[in-house]
Amino acid sequence: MWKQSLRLTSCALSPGVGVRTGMSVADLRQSFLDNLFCSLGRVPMAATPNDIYTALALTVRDRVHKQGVRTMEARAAQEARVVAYLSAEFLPGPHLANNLLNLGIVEPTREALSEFGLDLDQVIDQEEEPGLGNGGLGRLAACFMDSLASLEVPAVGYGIRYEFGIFEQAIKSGWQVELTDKWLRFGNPWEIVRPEIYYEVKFGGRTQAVKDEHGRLQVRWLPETEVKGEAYDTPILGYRVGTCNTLRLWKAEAVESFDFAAFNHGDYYRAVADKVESETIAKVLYPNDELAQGKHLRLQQQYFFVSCSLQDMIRIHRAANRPLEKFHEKWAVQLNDTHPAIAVAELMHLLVDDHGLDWDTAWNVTRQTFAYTNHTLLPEALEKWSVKLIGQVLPRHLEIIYEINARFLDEVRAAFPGDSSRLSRMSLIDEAGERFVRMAHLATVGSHRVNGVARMHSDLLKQTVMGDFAELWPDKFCNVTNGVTPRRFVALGNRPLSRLITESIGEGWLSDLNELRGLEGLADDKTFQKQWREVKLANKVDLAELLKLRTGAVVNPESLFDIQVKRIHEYKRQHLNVLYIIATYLRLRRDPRIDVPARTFIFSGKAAPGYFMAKLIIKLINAVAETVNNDPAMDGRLRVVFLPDFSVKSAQHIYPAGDLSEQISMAGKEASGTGNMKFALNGALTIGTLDGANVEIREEVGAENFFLFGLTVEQVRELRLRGYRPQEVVEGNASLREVLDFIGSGVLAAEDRSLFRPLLDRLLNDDPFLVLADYQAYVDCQEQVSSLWRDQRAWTRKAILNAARMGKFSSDRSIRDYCEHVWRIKPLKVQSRSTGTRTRSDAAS
Ligand code: F58
Repeated sequence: MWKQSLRLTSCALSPGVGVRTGMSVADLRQSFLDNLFCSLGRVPMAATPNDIYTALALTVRDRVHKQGVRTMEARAAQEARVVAYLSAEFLPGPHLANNLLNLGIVEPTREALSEFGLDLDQVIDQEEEPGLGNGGLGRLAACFMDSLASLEVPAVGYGIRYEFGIFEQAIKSGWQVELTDKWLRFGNPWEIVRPEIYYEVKFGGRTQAVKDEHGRLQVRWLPETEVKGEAYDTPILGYRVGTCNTLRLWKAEAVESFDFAAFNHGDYYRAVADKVESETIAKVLYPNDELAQGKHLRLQQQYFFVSCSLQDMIRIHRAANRPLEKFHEKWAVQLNDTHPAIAVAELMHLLVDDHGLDWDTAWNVTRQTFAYTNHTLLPEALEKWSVKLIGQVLPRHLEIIYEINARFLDEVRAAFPGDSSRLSRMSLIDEAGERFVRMAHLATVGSHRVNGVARMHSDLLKQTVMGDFAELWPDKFCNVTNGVTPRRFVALGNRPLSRLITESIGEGWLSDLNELRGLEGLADDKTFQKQWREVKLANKVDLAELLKLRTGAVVNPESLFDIQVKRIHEYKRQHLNVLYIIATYLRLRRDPRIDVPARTFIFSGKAAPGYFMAKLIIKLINAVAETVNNDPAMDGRLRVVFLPDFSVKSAQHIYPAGDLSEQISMAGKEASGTGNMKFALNGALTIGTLDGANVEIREEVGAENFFLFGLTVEQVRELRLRGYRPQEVVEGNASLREVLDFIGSGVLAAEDRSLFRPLLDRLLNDDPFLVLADYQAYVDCQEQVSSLWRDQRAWTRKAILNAARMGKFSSDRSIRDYCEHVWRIKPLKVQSRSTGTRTRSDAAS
């Protein structure tokens, strides 16, 4: 331990680390060389591109860490509540450019590197991103981490350090092929392993009731195995503020690397087997979106990271001499969907079994601690674990869940006497057939707040899957509409637009997105419109280059870029888009003289590896692309491109280039959507249904600036009640018939003419997402798009108004809503790198 006199604060250390954390061009250049030489053992002459990237990343990391230390010091002196954001997924995207932006040293760094003849953008491009998530939910967690730090809210993100993140997608003969994501192969300069911060996590075995010295009944869990969770920390710096939070991800390790008993008997393989098995837990991210699979390992993953995280919070809490009875006063734990919902039982286990609190006190603490965010209404995505499996993996937790349930059902009985069907609907245990634990019920009962992610979604949640709970506890339910960070999705992704906006209204908009309203007055300004179009064109040229590089496709940047990027799913209806493309293609073939503005249809997104229909949709898109792009009659008129391997990195090239944003899910299915926000913020117009956050986007940007089509939730309900027969729709629509016949004719797939039969059968016989029912409305709406596109000034005006009115959809606003309505937390200022506390206004300089 340090002697008292050596316990220096970061301020006292500052002079010594001056050069190492200085912000001048000279300091940055020197640090870069030092890191290259001292940390990587390289001289510039011998450095590989990865060495250069790593040396720069370490240089930036040094500066970020200085803020991390200051943040910890500021917090130690405070009683502030801390947010723990529990999420099985985080999709932060590359860190280097983001940290440079947040520190405000992009230009000095560019200059420092240029002195070595290095190009900053190329170095930034070297970074391999951590793909530790499937899609919207994981990316939302990353936007929230950015906003929490930028708003100076004390927070920790807790999750899993998967060795292999979301698979890399390649396209072979039009089909998706999955490759392992080896994101750690060249190291990860942003994380710091904390070997002294680890926790043991138990699995299996049985429980035993014993009496303690006061004669009270205690339950002991006698596990069968244990693994160790080790902390890996990544600093998350706020935008131009002092606060630097932590993303703490857990890696699974064996408790003992070697089973010495086996080793001594010469069984070397058995001796290491335990290590291999333990490490399996954090090996790979499950690549399903919107499908809960009852896999043993997945349950282990969930419990593993939840247990490590809660043990960590308890350790920190106790180290500050705080009583566990007041745990909830210090910690606000947010459950990002039900994946961490086992935390409710785990906190009860830790408080009651390990720390001796009585049940009622522990339950009060637990309920005040947790809040739960729901991200889906899709029945197949609502998690439930078989009672048998939980009993095997977590026998003590099953007992706790039963106890919670018994007490909860007493409460329901008291509120609704004699209503047995309500009891079975609300029970934590689904007893119809094989018994399952309903994780959304566990999360709801164990939380003081439950929120949906867009107004419409939160309303539907209360009316449908959580209806009984909303009746019992109306005040527990609220809405927090999602948001996205403008730092990554405008400042980093769209530098030309960022520059134009800042030149026009100053740079305050990056900290307060409502300031974009200042652009409204420029919507009709001819000069501004011209600059706006130049920016969009530059971004489209950039995307066109990427498409050429990755797919070989050559597209015309002057054409209308019509983009749909998101996970491939039937409810998101990429195939509705494809039907329109085919219809246009057939029209153009039949009559080449018709006036159809040139369009480039761009798709990107991954399909869950086991989701046959989604993979068939990818194949269909590529088959249509091949037919259209190889038809000389389509030159300069129609192009279709599927960009493989959608990621945060490629997204930064895609959103800025969008003219038209496709948000065409069946009403009632998309909880919120966040790509819709990223496109509109970058000046795309939306063609969309009244679903998720589209509803609020349309409200904000104005109905006249949004291409609306399709059945509403209410109309969907009515149609189903009347009885929906997709074949009747086809019988009444000759153009639709022609499109489906074209797919059925087999011309798109010479190798197997019946290839798309399953897709057609699904549409004609079942059509669960009403693709055919919405077809004509979609086609008509697309015609309105084409006619507006012909009037570039009118289009540009609407595009400017879209961006100008997107202030609501900053994730900063979402986080403020959580602070006020869910966590009851206030931000905490941290001294920034310059002496004295910087305010937000001077921070922007
Ligand atoms: C998404 N869910 C919603 N889940 O679909 C989208 O509407 C919403 O905008 C977004 O969350 C953020 O709230 C989503 O991305 C997953 O990827 C889960 C991953 C784990 C398995 C189950 C799906």
